[in-house]
This record gives sequence, structure tokens and C-alpha cells, in this order.
Amino acid sequence: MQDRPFEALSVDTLAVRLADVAAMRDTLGEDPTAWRAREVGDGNLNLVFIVEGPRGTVVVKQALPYVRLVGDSWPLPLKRSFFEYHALTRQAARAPGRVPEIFHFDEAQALIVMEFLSPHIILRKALIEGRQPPRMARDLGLFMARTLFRGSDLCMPAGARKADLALFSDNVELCDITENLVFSDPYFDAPMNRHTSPQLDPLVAELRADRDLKVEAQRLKHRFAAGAETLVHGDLHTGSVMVSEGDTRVIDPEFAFYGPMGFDVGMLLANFWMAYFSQRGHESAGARDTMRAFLLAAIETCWEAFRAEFTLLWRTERTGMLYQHSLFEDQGDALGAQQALHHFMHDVWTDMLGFGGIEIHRRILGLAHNAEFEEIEDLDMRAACEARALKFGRHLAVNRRAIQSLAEIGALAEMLDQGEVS
Ligand code: SR1
Ligand code: MG
Repeated sequence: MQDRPFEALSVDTLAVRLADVAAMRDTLGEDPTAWRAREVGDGNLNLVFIVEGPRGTVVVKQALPYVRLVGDSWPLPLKRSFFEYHALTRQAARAPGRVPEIFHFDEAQALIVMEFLSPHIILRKALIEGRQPPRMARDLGLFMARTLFRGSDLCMPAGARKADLALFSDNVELCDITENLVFSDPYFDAPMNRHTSPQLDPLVAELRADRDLKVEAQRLKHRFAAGAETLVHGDLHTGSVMVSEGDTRVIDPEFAFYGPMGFDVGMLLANFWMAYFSQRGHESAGARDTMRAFLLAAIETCWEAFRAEFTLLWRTERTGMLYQHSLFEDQGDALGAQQALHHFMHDVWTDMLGFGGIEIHRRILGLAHNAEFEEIEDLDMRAACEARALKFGRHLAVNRRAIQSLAEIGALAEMLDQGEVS
């Protein structure tokens, strides 16, 4: 299969096409005629198959040469599969146990054969259903601290990090999607935008005329494009996480590139805040008060796990060229290293808030929306939930340098949600 030109798989061709892949035979069983494939991809870009055999099950993910959500009018290179594969190998080393195991990668066919996770479900779906996965907030905080710290100049040898930065710098088209869809399109009448209309029209006009917001969005875009701090996942929303009662796995790092640490953290927390603001639209089977409390607590748990683990790694694995021990601890100046950490975390905090605010806006005003809002059938209710989230996002983006704590913004979220401020 390595030398054949790219060809998209289908449920009918998959077994024949992958019959010679040793990892498939080992995991599913030796007889490909007994394999059964179904296509389950519900993301915006790729094909995803679950393939069952007599011995076991695997997932086969294949990139398409275009954006699935839009069609072949929007070509997108297959090399995103290469970046996803390489990001997964690094995440597996830096945060063991938190990504699916990779069994096989075929660069020409842009496909990855990986572990089938069961009984896991997508975290976004779990949150829409009102489930409260017990481990995910802490697991994700640890995942972010470990991958972001260990991929940076705080930890890696400078040459190795620069080589990695060069490798991922070719992920141009996926970065371009984020640069446009996240940081620019929501703030003008871009062709692929959509929003709940006419209910949100006045607020959308207000946000697009908001000079302070537009300037902050562009400052954040500059951070995103030029702040090559570490290998970020690049698309760390709740649709990129699978959960069970006892496990959390991060999937889909095809947007990986060297960017600012706060981007992953902000995107993830933004998706928790959106889950929070969507709960009013999912109360037909009963009030979601405990779910709202769970989500605000999860945000605090996740940030605190990130902060605490990052602090531990700063003390124990600071082996890179930044803030060397030779300047601080080795001279009896542990306080100096602590002061530097304080400034570093403050910068990540401020970035996180800004990126979080912008992520909320793009999921309501741009091309790619979130199921937690989209599945609210009553459009007046959907718009009311979205409006609260939009105002919250604007506050995060514009006032991020003045925001002191998650308790402060959690209180704002509650007041917006309860209509105490508008
Ligand atoms: C055209 S791709 C739209 C979005 O889907 C992906 O999951 C990313 O979030 C991207 O921004
Ligand atoms: Mg994805």
C-alpha cells in the first residue's frame, strides 16, 4: 500500500486495501474477509472507520484532500495526517497513557491505524447528555502541563526543539484555518460565517463594531502566529477528548504546531464555558443546576492541575536553555526561579483568557459551530444561550489583563446565565 497513489477508503474497500497491514491482522484477526468496517467520522475534516474483526477492533483515520465539512471546493493537504502522527508520538512520550496507541501509519494514504477506545465517548457528547466524567478535568490539566512544558525550551535541548519546530512549521494550511476561522472571520461578514439569525443580529453587529475587541483579537492572532513556545495540540476542544468513567484520552492533534501554551488551555476551558452556557437549552428532562456547578468546578480543577503540575515540572525538569538552574538554584536563589515561574504562569493565564474568549466567539459566529448550541432546537433559547456566551467571551478577550481569578469569572458566568447582568 505504501507506493500506491492516495485513494480514499470506503467501508467496502477497507478490508482489501489494508489486508496486508500486519498491525491490522494482529489486532483484528488473520482473515480480512471477516473484518467489518463502519464510517463514524463526525468531525469537520476526515474519514474515521471503526473496524471489527474476530480478535479485536481498531480505528482507521484517513485524511481527505479537502475539508469534509465544505467539500472539494476547499482543498486541504493530506500532510496533516503526518503532523497528527508525529504529534501523537510526542504526546505519548510526554504524557504517557493520555493518547490512543498508534499501530500503523501510512503517509501516502494519509491514514493512521490506532487503538479503539471503549467504552469511551466524546467528551462534548457526554457534557451535552449531562454526564459528569469524574477524571477528565484533572487528567486534561496534567496532559496540558506535561505536553506543553516538555515540548518547550524550558525542558528540551535547544537543537532538538528547533528541529521539531522546523518539522511542524510546514503545517501551514491547518494554521491558516485557525488564523482565519478563529481570529478574523468572526469579526466581519466573512462568506462562510453563520449565526442564529435574526435573534443574534444586533449583538453580532455590536461585536463587529467593537474596536477594542477587534484589536485584542488581532493581538491574540499575532501571539498565535509568532509565539512559538511549544508543540501545542492546536485544536484542543471537547470534541478532541474521549472519556470513560476511569480514563481520559486526547485525540486529533492534526492542527499541532509550535505556538503559545495558553492557546491549548484557553481553547479547552472555552469549550467548558460554552458547555456551561448551553445547559439552559438542555433542561427538558430536568434542571441542570448540578451540571452547571460541575462545569465551573471542572474548569477550576483543570486549571489548578495544570498550574500545580507545571510548577512541579519547573522544579524537577527545567533542563532546557530557559531560566537555567545555573542562574538560580545553583546560586542559592530558588526564590529567583519562583519569581520567574510566577511571571511565566501569569503570561499563560492572560493568554489563556484571551484565546478562550476568541474561541467562544468563533464557535457561535464563524463556520464551525458546537453541538451543545446547535442541538438546542428552540432558536430563541439557543440564541439566548449564545448571547450570554458571546458577552462572556468579549469580557475575557478585552479585559484579560485585569482578571484575577477563575472565581471572579465563574461569578460573572453565573450572573450572565441567571440574567442578573446583560
Ligand atoms: C474547516 S475546519 C473547522 C474546524 O474544525 C476543526 O476541528 C478545527 O476546530 C477547525 O477550526
Ligand atoms: Mg478534529
